[in-house]
Amino acid sequence: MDIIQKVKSNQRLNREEALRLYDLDIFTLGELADNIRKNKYGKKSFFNINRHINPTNVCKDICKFCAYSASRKNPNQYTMSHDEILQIAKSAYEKGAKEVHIVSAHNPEVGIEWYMGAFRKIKDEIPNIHIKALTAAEVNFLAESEDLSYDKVIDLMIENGVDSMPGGGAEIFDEEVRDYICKGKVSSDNWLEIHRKWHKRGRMSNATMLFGHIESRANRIDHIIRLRELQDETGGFNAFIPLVYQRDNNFLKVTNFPTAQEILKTYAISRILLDNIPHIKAYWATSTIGLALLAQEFGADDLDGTIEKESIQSAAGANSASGMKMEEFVSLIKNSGFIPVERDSLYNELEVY
Ligand code: V47
Repeated sequence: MDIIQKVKSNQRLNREEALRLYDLDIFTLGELADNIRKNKYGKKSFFNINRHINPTNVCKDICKFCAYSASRKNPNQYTMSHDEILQIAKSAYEKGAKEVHIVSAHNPEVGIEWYMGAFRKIKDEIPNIHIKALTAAEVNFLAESEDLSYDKVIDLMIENGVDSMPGGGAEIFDEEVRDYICKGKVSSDNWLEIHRKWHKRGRMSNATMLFGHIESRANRIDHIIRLRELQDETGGFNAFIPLVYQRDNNFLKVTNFPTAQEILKTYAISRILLDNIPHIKAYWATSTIGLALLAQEFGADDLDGTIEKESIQSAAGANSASGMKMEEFVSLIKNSGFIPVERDSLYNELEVY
């Protein structure tokens, strides 16, 4: 049976077949993904009102793609106090945020208490806010630097009020590419192991893939299939987020940037292959809002959120430093022909606009 028929009859594709999806023309591929999306959610497009907080940029690791970390003698190093972090969370909550998405660098100058204390403080003061925090790369960093097991770090996360884990730090699982772009960071197997352990505690998380740099299409397929395999085992991923590589202010020399067509194909292929992950998120901060809106017709059903402030991708050139106003977000989704649905962090529907 050919791959189109297989997708239409909901049969899984293996790696070799999955790679051949890229050879389909964009419209055929888009239609296949759009049908899957429509069957799941009709014209609904999800978003949340959230606030990204990046409490420190001091990092012991040097990832070539990263423009955020201060590990290369950046004169603008910063580490926020717990009070500063709390004030940001409070002000976001007062403005309607339901979630704080907290991702830091791997700061060797502060201990695990600094990381966990910030979560505890937010949870004590704002018990209703959802804390999505600590990528698997941070969990690995804390485990290594404090000589703790992953289970122990996860115990502390739960004790201190972390509700779910973001999908960062996955980058590209292929070991050779990973070694080149982010040597020393959590290994692919350990990234997956940390999420496995988190899911086994009954908790949810997301998964990302950083693409559009030096990786091949086969590397992307391999990444997506490794996630599909873990999801078969645990069912703990809510969303898959293909992050488009931003090129400014970093040390990864890339000359061949993906076209819009390649980006849309990658969203569509993600939707087709990940039959077990409910949501495909077009994170507008890296795809641009224009392409994120188009991605709604190529399998994506979630556009992340209003963000409010964002420091990681914007340091590398993305237009996301100040987030987006809720009214603007809603009207863009509506004008693109979709139904904006505000969701909470676990995808319960809060309001249909
Ligand atoms: O893991 C770093 C990426 C990630 C660049 O879980 C870059 O809902 C593009 O994971 N170009 C952190 N990306 C952000 C992240 C995330 C974002 C939105 C939603 C969720 C979620 C998670 O940022 C890192 C890394 O892959 N990143 N540098 C860059 N130059």
